[in-house]
Amino acid sequence: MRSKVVTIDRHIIDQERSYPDASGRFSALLYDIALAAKIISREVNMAGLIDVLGLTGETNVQGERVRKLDAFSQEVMVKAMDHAGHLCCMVSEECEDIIPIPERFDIGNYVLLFDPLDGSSNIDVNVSIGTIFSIHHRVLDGRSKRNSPGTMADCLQPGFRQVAAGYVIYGSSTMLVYTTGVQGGVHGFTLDPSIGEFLLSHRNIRIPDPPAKVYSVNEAYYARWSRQQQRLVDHFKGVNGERGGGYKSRYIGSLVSDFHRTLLQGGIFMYPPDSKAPRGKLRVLYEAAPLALVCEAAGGRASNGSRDILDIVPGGLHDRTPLFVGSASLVNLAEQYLELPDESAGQGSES
Ligand code: AHM
Ligand code: MG
Repeated sequence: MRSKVVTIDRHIIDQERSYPDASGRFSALLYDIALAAKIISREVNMAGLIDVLGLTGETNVQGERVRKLDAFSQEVMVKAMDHAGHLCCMVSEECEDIIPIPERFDIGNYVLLFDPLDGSSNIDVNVSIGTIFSIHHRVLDGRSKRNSPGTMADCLQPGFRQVAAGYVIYGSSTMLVYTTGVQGGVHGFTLDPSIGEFLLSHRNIRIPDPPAKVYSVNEAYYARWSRQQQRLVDHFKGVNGERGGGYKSRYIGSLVSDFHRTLLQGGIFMYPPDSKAPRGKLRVLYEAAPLALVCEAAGGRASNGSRDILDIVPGGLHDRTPLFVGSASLVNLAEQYLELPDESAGQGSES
């Protein structure tokens, strides 16, 4: 038996002690996210038991059908986060515009960006899904003043400016994984439903490298990929004249689940551009950037194929980006293939 049980609250307080000027606001913000995660987790686990499955009949900003659990999770996140005075605004996959803080509540200095329930097409079939979150300080320049509502400039910041990021996976157990960046490391907490607490179960996660030989991509889109992308996957498989091979393929189709496996076991997850989706599918602000920060803080890498995800300055709240994330050596390999000139991409490789 372990000598010390560490709750997420205690862990956050311990971490905050290393910052003497910390106001406690940031810790309180993380508690509120953990509370929202518990409520969403409870509902996800009840999904087969109560009438929460099926469609609301509405369409969200991405033009996708909204499921009831998406709507529920969106409401839980907003209601858990809007009143405590930590935030100046929020951004969600489910809302086209910035979510303002209601006038009756105090305005804070953080921005929260989130995907309340990613992978929702998997809900009905009991596949693990997740919540992804990203936290920025607001931009305190001439345009944004303390106590004034959050602006686009506060939201459209590059990922390297995140002060924290993480995700919750609702799987065989519910886990919350978060980081405050490379210095703080990446820590995972498993929800003990009997006491309603997230307990530290994975301290200082490091992504394996040399990695597990695992690649994760929706290979059904092979015919729509660039020749470079096709050759990269041919390399993993050791076919069509590419050296390499010996890799396993794992693709759940639920980003948090595919990422969580990649983080713990190593490998590479890819959502590349294709002829139908030239900028990929995943969103910069609340999908790619937070997972990139987690991965980099765990010793991995995240790229859009040619540059670090964390360097991307989004032009809009719902901008999309290709994503290559996982063990650094495999993301480097992916970039090498993707940077091949078109003419050589058509020929056999000696890579
Ligand atoms: P969502 O945000 O609408 O739930 O979609 C994102 C999901 C990710 O969880 C997953 O990685 C991806 O879509 C799967 O897409 P595809 O079905 O094209 O492979
Ligand atoms: Mg999503």
